[in-house]
Amino acid sequence: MKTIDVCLSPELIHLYDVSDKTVVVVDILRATSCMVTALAHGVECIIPMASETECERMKSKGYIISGERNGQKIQGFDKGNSPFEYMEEDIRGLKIAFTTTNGTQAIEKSKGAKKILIGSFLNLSAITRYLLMSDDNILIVCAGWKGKLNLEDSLFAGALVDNLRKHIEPDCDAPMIARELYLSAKDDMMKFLSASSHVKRLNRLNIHKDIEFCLTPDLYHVIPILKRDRLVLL
Ligand code: 3SL
Repeated sequence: MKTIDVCLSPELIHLYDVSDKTVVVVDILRATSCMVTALAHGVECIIPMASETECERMKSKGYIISGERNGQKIQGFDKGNSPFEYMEEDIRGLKIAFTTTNGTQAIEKSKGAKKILIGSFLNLSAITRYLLMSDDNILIVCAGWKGKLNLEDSLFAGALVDNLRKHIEPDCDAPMIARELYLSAKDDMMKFLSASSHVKRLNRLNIHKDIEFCLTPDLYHVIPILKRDRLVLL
């Protein structure tokens, strides 16, 4: 039986051998939810970048430059990190270079994996179906916040473990912890997350509607995959 494990923070990724695994990177609020939304709405590709400066340089190569630091759009960039910025017709066919505080850092740290997929509640069932068909062992990498764990990414990990539970074996205890968390939160995730650090941070920035949107299950049936250095639809 294939195995599943959950890396609760990118700072722990050195503990895992990713070379034979399909890695699902998740940053529910809001980077991976944004990436799923953008690709579902027709963006051609997204280059996830760890460095703000390198991302800025992509402007001269014809890319839209997008991203945030500490939740706020980077000054001089074209777009920020709200999924609502990636739904209009005019984003179709765009190539985007994207940098965020945690999400794109987690993708960078996952490089070396056999495959890297982008997960969110928005495409939870699509990711589940793909993983059920695949023979690879699975690692869910939670982006967290600046090296610390967070509730929302752990919840997603638990939801995915729960969906796959009859077909996979936990490699260690983190999948069981995440699943228990998800089971106690699933009936009202908004309420469960209301006291979480990032929800409070986003609320302080007057970012409210993104939170509910990012917790919507299965709005999109797409799977972003990293091919070379860019995210495209599978
Ligand atoms: O850290 C990240 O990658 C972002 O998703 C954080 S924020 O929601 O834009 O603040």
